[in-house]
Amino acid sequence: MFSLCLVTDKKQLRPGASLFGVVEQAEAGGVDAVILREKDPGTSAELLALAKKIKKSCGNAVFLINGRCDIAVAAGADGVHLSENSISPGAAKKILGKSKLIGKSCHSLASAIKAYRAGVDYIFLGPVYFTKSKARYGKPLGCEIIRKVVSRVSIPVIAIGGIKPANIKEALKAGAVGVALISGIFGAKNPKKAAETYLKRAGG
Ligand code: TZP
Repeated sequence: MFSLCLVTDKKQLRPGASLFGVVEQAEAGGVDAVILREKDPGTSAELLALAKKIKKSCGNAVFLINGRCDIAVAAGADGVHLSENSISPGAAKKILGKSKLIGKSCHSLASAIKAYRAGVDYIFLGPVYFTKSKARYGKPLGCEIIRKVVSRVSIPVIAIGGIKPANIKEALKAGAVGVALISGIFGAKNPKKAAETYLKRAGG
């Protein structure tokens, strides 16, 4: 699986920064998974071209595509990350094959259990903390939800939403095997250093 996942959002790029540069630097700093998740990805052809380029920037990190099984297959990604409105995990497995990863974003205990029973390989759970990146999901769920979900499923749970170096340890202690983040790395002047800091705080 993976422990430090970068979710892309080019709208959060700092002035002068590039998506490819941030992904490359983050991977150099220890990010071990990247999810291509862009709200305005352009045409399918443009998204595929972007996915192929990001795959190169990813180095050894696991590379996943948000929502689009067709793009994941065509780009040679390692899997697909599904949201609440995506096709079912079973349908995604049919398209991608058994060897590929299927993950899902869940925002409650009930949806996490449902995703687990539907056969996903991992769950993103959040927002755990307050995040400007996804205010539409309402109040932060807090770490208690991680404990609850972990006690009910036997697949990796990744904490997401407002994960900062100061709270990563707490999320992991609650039972998450890893964390996923956007602003903690996209908002950093030095994405490589930011990734290193997260890993240091996770272990320390
Ligand atoms: N899903 C739940 S919260 C979130 C997603 C994609 C956004 C996380 O962004 P940040 O900036 O790391 O809080």
